[in-house]
Amino acid sequence: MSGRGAVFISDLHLSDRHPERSELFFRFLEERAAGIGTLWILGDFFDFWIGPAHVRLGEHRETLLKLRALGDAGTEVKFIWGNRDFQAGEELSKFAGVEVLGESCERKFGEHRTLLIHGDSFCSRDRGHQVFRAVTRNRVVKAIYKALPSAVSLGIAKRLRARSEAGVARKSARTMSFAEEAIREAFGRGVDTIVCGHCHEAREEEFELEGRKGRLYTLGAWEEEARYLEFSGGEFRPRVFPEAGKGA
Ligand SMILES: [Mn+2]
Repeated sequence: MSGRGAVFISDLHLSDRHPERSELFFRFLEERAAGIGTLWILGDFFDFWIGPAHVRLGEHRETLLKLRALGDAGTEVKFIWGNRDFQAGEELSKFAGVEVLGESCERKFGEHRTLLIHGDSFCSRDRGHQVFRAVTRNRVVKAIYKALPSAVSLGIAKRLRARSEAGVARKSARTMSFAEEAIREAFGRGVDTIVCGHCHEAREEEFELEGRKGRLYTLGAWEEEARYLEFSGGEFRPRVFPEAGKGA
């Protein structure tokens, strides 16, 4: 990996409904991400992404161009699927120079063997969401969905989003939270660090594993400010953008 450090973000939920969030992200790219070795996007970057046709809709054109410019300037951009944008694929590499890595990946950051994942799969108590995940990520369903005209798939995506938002409002804090056994199982893959999003809350938690320790970093959602994670000088550090005292 690059010696110039890495930055991890997730859950921006960019859409034309929230132009101020896109503006915050563009400012972040200029002031914070430029010069970084790798920008890691850990899912739900887009409020929803319908597949290759979304490039033609223009909704995220400026975002894609800015990501491409970041890549051209020497920062690698890597993308892990969230539960809102798991239809992202080759088109992101083609139009924005972004490498899409799918569900999760493992990388070494300094001494730390690290799992990078969106995190919705940790909500294993949430049966409804797990069934939804299994169905929508089925390859046959994905192929049919991609073949639909973009107006139809956009309509389906908006309905799914409305359903998901209604569902989140109904669900108790307990079902929305991660299941400890699912996180321990992930540490069982041999990693000592997990970085994920989905819960919309920036936290740092230590786990006692058999004879070793594991550390979980969760990323915040982007609202008035961004809570993200940085890796530099051998350490992970939670950060806020804009920094206190350097506000709007
Ligand atoms: Mn999510």
